[in-house]
Amino acid sequence: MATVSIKGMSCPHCVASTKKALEEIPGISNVAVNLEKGEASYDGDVETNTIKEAVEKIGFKTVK
Ligand SMILES: [Cu+2]
Repeated sequence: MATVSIKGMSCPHCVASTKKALEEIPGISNVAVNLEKGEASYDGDVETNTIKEAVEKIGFKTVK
């Protein structure tokens, strides 16, 4: 499982958008987004940059 920190999520809508955006990436499964922690976790061997782009496309930012 991989975890990524995401900045900018503020409500359950944001969580749902993030979850959807990540689930649309080929090769990813078991996406879980935690609003309080500002974190998303997923299974799958996907490049960090792919995650970053998907998150930025919907207006949030990944945090290194
Ligand atoms: Cu929101």
